[in-house]
Amino acid sequence: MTGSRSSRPRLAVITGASSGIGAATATRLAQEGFEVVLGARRAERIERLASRIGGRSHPLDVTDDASVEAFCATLDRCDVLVNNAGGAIGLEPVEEADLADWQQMFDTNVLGVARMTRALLPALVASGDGHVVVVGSIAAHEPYPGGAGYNAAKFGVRAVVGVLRQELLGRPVRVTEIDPGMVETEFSLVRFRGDAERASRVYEGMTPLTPEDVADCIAFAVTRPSHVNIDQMIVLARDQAGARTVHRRG
Ligand code: 8X3
Repeated sequence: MTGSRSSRPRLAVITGASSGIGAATATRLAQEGFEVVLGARRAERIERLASRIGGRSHPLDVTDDASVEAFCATLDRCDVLVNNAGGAIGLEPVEEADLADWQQMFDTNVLGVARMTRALLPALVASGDGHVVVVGSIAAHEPYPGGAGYNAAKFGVRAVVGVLRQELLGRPVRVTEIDPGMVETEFSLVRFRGDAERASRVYEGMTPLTPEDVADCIAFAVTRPSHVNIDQMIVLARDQAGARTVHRRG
């Protein structure tokens, strides 16, 4: 039970916990002995998952100040914050970009991280051994055609993480960025606005990561001894050697 270092288990908040990497991370951290609190907009889903894994849940929209405030008001402490909520919308070139999509991507990916981290930092510092984890992306390292809005958001997230790491130096809070490549989740379904066939083609002929693979990396980072900070981890499928360098069979 690595989540438990003193008498009570360490408390981990996971955003975007209704599916994919967030759900897998909540499940894994509960197995590791953390007390988990799940946040997401889809209240029923997180309620069901929380009761299955022995955690609790509260509706959370990271783009909404009042929602973040209400979510955080349910916590009397916090040791680990996993900023997972985010995602991409669209794959259009810049010349056809819908800036409303860009605005939404910035609001969830960048401002969502800022809202949650700002709200929970006092509790993370007070815990004496806090940890902020941010789920970024290979898109934070490599721009690709059609990715500009998402690339810009994830590059932005990476900048925020780098700043946080320096600002928190000397205080008992670790900062980790986990940057996955292709993971089979609802990511592509959301990116392609519900077009399931187009979404499934993204992973055709290759073996993507699973949400559990990424949860494994997050679990590794948050279960190191307190003096060890995993700054950044890029994790790709064996079939992927870069944002758009993918080996496909057949
Ligand atoms: C990972 C997905 O393909 O946009 O976030 O880099 S991708």
